[in-house]
Amino acid sequence: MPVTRGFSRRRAEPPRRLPPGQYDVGAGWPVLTAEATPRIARESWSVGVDGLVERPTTWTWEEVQQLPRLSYQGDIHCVTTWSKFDTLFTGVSVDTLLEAAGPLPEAGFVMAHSSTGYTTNLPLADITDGRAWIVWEHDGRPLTAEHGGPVRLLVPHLYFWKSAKWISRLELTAEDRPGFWERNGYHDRGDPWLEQRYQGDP
Ligand SMILES: Nc1nc2c(c(=O)[nH]1)N[C@H]1C(S)=C(S)[C@@H](COP(=O)(O)O)O[C@H]1N2
Ligand SMILES: [Mo]
Repeated sequence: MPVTRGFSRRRAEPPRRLPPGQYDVGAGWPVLTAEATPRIARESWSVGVDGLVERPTTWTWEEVQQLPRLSYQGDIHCVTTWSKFDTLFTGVSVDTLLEAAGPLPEAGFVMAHSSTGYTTNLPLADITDGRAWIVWEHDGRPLTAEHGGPVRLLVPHLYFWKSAKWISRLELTAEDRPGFWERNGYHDRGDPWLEQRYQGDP
């Protein structure tokens, strides 16, 4: 049987690992913080899910420890152009929190609040289906205060400014309101593969 020459040998393109305009930062992990680093004891930390939900719910540190634990292993991408490969974070899926709170049908967006007042907005669809976590461990060790400990948001498929450190609240809203960096010119969604860095980018 004749074989179309070349067809079977064609190689798939190697998967691209670095989004456009990014570089591999290597073993380091830069700290990027707009505000003073708060020192929050695990015992005094809590996270709430409220806004357009059926059951506004708050979890203390002890209570999130009782939830099913999950890890994320993979890459993170900062809009300042560094990417870090193969990070390992452990916490709970945002899906678990949303299931308990019950998003109302009108809820289309979320404002993530840090206890410091930092905010960042996300489409609800970007923090569901196993793509967002609240995390308290990095590489098996407690997340340090500089990196958002005791607990931060992790949304690794979007630029890292969406991953609010010192997470305190997920507020579900009907409309997309800009958060801290978004009011200062950064993109409302921030997909690194689409290079959505600034307002006006695709
Ligand atoms: N509360 C808070 N969260 C934040 C920030 C911040 O300044 N404050 N910076 C964001 C930005 S721009 C990035 S790149 C990452 C940096 O996280 P890291 O310092 O752990 O690398 O956190 C994001 N979350
Ligand atoms: Mo960033």
